[in-house]
Order: sequence, then C-alpha cells, then structure tokens
Amino acid sequence: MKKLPFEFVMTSQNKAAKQPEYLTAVNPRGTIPAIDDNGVVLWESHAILIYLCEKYGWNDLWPADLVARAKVNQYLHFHHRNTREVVVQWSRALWPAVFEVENPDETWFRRNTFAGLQNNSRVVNDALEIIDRMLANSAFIAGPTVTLADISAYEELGQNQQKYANCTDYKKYPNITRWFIEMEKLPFHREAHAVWPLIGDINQLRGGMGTISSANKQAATVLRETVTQFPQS
Ligand SMILES: N[C@@H](CCC(=O)N[C@@H](CS)C(=O)NCC(=O)O)C(=O)O
Repeated sequence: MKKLPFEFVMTSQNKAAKQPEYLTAVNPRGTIPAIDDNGVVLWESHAILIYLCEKYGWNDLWPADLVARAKVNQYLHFHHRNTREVVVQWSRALWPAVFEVENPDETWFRRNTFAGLQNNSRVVNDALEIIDRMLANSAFIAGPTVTLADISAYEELGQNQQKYANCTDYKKYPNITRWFIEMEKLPFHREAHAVWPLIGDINQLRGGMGTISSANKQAATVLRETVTQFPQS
C-alpha cells in the first residue's frame, strides 16, 4: 500500500520456520510472519505493522491522535483470541484436502486438528457478530478510514469469502460484507492476495499440499514483480 520496497522471503511454517537457525536468529516461536529490517528482527504481525507505521510516519493507518490510536489498539488486542479463531474454519475445511482424505468423520477431525481449536464455532460466531456491530457504527473497524485494525482483520476474514476459500458463511453479517467490498478497493489488493483466487474454493481443492505450495510460489512471483515497480530510495 505504501510502495515501500521489500524483499519477500518465502518460508514454510512447518519446516523452515521450525529449524534451529530460524528459531535462534529470527523467531523463537517458529511462526510467520517475521521481518528483518537492517538487523531489526521482529515477529508477531501487529508488532511488525506498528513498527513500520511508526518508522515511516504512516499516521493514516496508525493515527497520531491519542483516542483514534486507542481505538485501533482496542481492535488489535481483541483480534488474537477472537477474530484469529476463524482460522479454525479454514483449517477444518482445508485439512482433508491437504491430507487427501475423502469424507472425513468427526473422529478423523478430532485426531487431525488442534485440540484447543475444536468446537469453537461459538467463539467464531461471537467474533463475527462483534465485528459486524463495530462496522455498523463506522465505515471501517476503528473509525471512518482504513487503519491497521482493518488490515489485520481482513487478512483473517477476507480469504474465507465465498469467492475465495469459501469456508465461512458471511450472509448473516451485512456490515462485514459491505466492508469486504471497500477493502478490496485498497491499493495492490489483487497483487497482495494473488494466492486467494489461485487456491480458490478449498472444498474443491485437488492435489493437496502440492497445489497449495505451487499457488503460493506463483503468488510470491506476483508480489516480487510488483515490488520491483516501487521507487528505490
Ligand atoms: N499472533 C501471530 C500468529 C502467527 C501465526 O500463527 N502464524 C502461522 C501462520 S499464519 C504460523 O506460523 N503457524 C505455525 C505454528 O503455529 O507453528 C501473528 O500475528 O503474527
């Protein structure tokens, strides 16, 4: 969005990110994303986003005004144990395709999905209802314009839409649905999310992890080509 040049390094959350060199030099938690900004190494997406906004003065996304910033922060704290749980709907729909298992039953799901994430549909429904209510009061999550709150929420929710992964039913949430349309208008939306249409409806996914991996590689090429167009400082 800000045309800041960067080098995108693709890794794998289950392999490369769990190797001792990544755990020691980048992120002891072994998760992605992480950033290395000339030796400043950070992990946790919200910490990375705030660091970049503060470094480059992107006060539209991370307002300088005390109260406006507090509203963004309010959402960012809410995100982790609420919106983030939507990932369960993604993994529940995705796991059978990854392992190429047809018609898995509940026993299979119990064995193959994260224990703490089972039966969480109430958390997800509550989170979606709360976000929908927030969006009833303003065009975006923390006020009248796009902020880090929207970017964080959208990365979790946007991919599950019917036209992409198709694993969350948003019909009950008219404000979220309206907000999706606005988020899609942001600069470089298509380039940043090239992987979404490439993977498509995950209920129809064929080829398991191989398909997901090649879609990610193709999307990374789109991203890298886009970044080459940005002015170098
Ligand atoms: N709270 C973290 C979540 C990071 C996270 O869970 N990343 C996933 C990929 S989307 C991951 O690396 N998972 C591997 C694991 O948990 O071991 C953030 O916002 O950066």
